[in-house]
Amino acid sequence: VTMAQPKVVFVLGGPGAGKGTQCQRIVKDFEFVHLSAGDLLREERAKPGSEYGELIESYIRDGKIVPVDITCSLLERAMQESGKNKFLIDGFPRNQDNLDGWNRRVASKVKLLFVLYFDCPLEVCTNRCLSRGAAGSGRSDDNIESLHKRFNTYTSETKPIIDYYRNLNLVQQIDATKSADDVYDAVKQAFLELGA
Ligand code: UP5
Ligand code: MG
Repeated sequence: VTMAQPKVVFVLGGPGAGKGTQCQRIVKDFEFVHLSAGDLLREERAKPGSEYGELIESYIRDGKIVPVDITCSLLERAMQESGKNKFLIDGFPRNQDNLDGWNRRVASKVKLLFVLYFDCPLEVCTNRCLSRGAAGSGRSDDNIESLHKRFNTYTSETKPIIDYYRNLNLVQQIDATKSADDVYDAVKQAFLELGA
């Protein structure tokens, strides 16, 4: 007996585009497990005695992408431990190193359904992250210095990954500037149409 091949949707978009917000809604209507790479890294960082805690913190504050073996191990472990087989992988893969590591370690074992891409201009994203920081998010990267760095990384390293998947015809682009409810209407429609 072979287990059904796990299904994956990657969720990408700029810092504060609304990836986490929309994933929380998707899991209420569809059978997916939400795995945020950033949340997994923050959890790992918070573990007492974590081998990678300091490295993760410095990468996150500088808006740099953590080496893929760390992130991929966390994702693979979370997928296994969930016991489920449909995953929203939020905020990954963000650069060529991430893509190469995923392709080397995981890609052949799962089916990538599509890439959900939240299109959101820099000003909107920045305002959302700054408001979240002002409201007490506790995130060490919700400040203007880190946001500049997160954006530079997003533009130079993550956009090319989105383009790579666009060329494979795998990108579902959503206008993420509207209200969370309106954005979710478009997301839900895409999931229903794609039979995800
Ligand atoms: N909000 C959401 N939707 C809204 C809407 N439609 N209208 C108005 N407000 C809206 O939303 C952000 C804020 O905006 C919230 O306050 C929300 O209420 C509001 P959220 O849903 O959290 O957006 P999201 O896109 O998830 O923003 P996030 O800050 O999580 O994005 P990042 O991609 O920057 O953060 P992530 O946690 O993925 O990564 C953080 C860092 O971890 C990276 O910079 C990197 O250093 C590291 N990392 C890696 O190294 N490797 C990885 O694979 C992943 C992360
Ligand atoms: Mg998030």
